[in-house]
Amino acid sequence: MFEGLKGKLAGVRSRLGGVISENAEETGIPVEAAPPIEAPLQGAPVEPSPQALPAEEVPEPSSPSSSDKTELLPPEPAKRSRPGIFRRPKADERAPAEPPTPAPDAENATEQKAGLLTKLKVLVTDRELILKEDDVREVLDELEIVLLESDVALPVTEEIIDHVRRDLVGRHRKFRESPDEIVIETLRDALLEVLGEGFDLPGYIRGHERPVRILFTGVNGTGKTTTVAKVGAYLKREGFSVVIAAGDTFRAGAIEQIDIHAERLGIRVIQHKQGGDPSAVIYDAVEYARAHGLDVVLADTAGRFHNKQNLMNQLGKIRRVMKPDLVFYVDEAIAGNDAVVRAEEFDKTVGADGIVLTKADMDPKGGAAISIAHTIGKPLVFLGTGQGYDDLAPFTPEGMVADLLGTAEA
Ligand SMILES: Nc1nc2c(ncn2[C@@H]2O[C@H](COP(=O)(O)OP(=O)(O)O)[C@@H](O)[C@H]2O)c(=O)[nH]1
Ligand SMILES: [Mg+2]
Repeated sequence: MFEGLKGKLAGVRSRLGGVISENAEETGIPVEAAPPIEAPLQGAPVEPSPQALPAEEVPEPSSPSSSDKTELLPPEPAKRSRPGIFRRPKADERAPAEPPTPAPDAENATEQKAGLLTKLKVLVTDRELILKEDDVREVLDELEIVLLESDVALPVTEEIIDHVRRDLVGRHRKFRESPDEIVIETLRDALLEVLGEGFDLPGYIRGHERPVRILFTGVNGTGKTTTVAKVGAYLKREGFSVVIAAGDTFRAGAIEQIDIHAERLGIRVIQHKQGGDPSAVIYDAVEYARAHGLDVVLADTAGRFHNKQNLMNQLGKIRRVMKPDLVFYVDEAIAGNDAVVRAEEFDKTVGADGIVLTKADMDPKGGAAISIAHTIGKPLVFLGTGQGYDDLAPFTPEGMVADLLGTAEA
């Protein structure tokens, strides 16, 4: 899922990490020379660095070698231009500054290695960072293009960029983690801000009077009927009893299609003849569920009906007769921003309580999944992830972010 976006985000991530490395100043003291410093818990106040303390409180290194001493000096502003080991030289200081170094002899190599180790220890101790707007402009422009290319809606893209900028620019921060960890944290927060809360359907059903009535609507061919079957299978696995209403009485073969799915899944289907009134079938299914003490009614519907007005009238009637507890708008992730626009229009005219995006398995971009909840203000409930009955993933913002940033546990 979302492979294209994941790859592009990985690129942005490493460049943003590079910007942080370039601008970070070493402020720590070598671990061996320092009094033991406990790594602070996340969010805990950071140990003050030597130069933050009054002179007499600066911890004395126990036995610094002369080369260590150089490392211990607090960085002066001029040092910023000294190419450090982890600080990539800025474009104007590359190449010419460094005369070609002769091949080191073995002794030299050992010394260099020791020096590198010392510096490594310095780097894990403390670093300071203040990023300016200019430092991040290029990489944020790149992130913006990546998101827009991935079909993330413009206002949502802007929010993500603003969040990252707010998080990184102009704030003086001390850190001990790696630049990549800072980048991941920032991107994670920015994405979580727009992804909404998700929706715990089993929890909703448990807390609700039965039968819970769920209506599935949306454009033809996006996967409504398949989704009704998958959700039925999922809820059965969660321990609920389910009945399906074959509410697409418009399309030839629709009743047979849901019937086949339901039979395979061992779920009862209430059906009328093709061409019948969908409200009547759905009403019967609700009555059936009441009479048999079932937990959930899942109503399939047609995505098309002679014309749009007619479809709206039908949906209006179904709403009045069925009194759904939840209306789920189904669309396909691969439609990208079109799916977001359609869902928004549907929500305004008919009203939706949640969104299902199908065919996420075929969507390299992920833009619809990222934008839809924030744009409409309704939760993304499920992602369809394939053609099998188990290919349905309850949407969780944390899961999506972990997937996008490659931080999900294997
Ligand atoms: N790859 C993939 N195909 C899906 C998914 N959901 C539905 N489909 C396919 O999309 C096509 C249309 O599905 P259908 O349920 O008939 O759509 P409806 O017209 O909205 O009821 C079928 O071939 C389904 O197998 C999904 O999550 N992933
Ligand atoms: Mg259908």
